[in-house]
Amino acid sequence: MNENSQPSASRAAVIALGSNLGDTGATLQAAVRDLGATAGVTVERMSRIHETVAVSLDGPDPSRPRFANAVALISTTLEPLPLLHALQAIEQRHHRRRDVRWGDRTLDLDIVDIPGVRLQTAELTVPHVRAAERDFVLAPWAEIDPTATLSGTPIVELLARVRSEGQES
Ligand code: A4P
Ligand code: MG
Repeated sequence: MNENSQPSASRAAVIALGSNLGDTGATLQAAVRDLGATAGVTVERMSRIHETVAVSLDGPDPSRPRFANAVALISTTLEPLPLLHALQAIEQRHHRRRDVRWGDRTLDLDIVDIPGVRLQTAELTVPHVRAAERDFVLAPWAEIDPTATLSGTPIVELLARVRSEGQES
């Protein structure tokens, strides 16, 4: 309930899941269950799990453990920052450590997009700054929502662009 005692409006959000340490597939399945069990969050759709080459700061790196990536579409009554904090609590539950930027991790949960919301703060940027360049986000997202757009551009177009540039697998 908000201050007017009205139920808070629910809005859609796109969440990316990634893991390249431990039992990656099981971790993503557990994370999506945790997401669905979060107060104010309903999981509407979950993509298949995609196995992808790790992308490091200087490009794809086949010597690193491969990632399991997926995308979930949720509806939520949480505001963007409390949603980020809920995702971080789930990461912690799955033993996420933050040592190296873009490093190997048991679980990474990112807010890819919240349609209709643009945010740029120290803690949270929406849409996610790199989502439009990432095959490992766009492919699972397009699988469950092929008509979605990101900042006005169809995600299938973004995916085709990324693939034609051949930067990421
Ligand atoms: N933050 C700001 N905006 C957001 C947002 N929209 N969603 C802040 C989530 N977090 C957001 O994130 C660093 C900080 O970003 C957070 O404290 C939060 O306040 P992090 O999860 O601690 O660190 P990170 O994930 O290493 O950094 P970053 O910059 O989010 O990395 P990316 O872009 O998520 O890339 N290769 C494959 N194949 N698959 C992957 O999933 N992931 C990464 C991480 C690199 N290579 C990959 C994959
Ligand atoms: Mg992250």
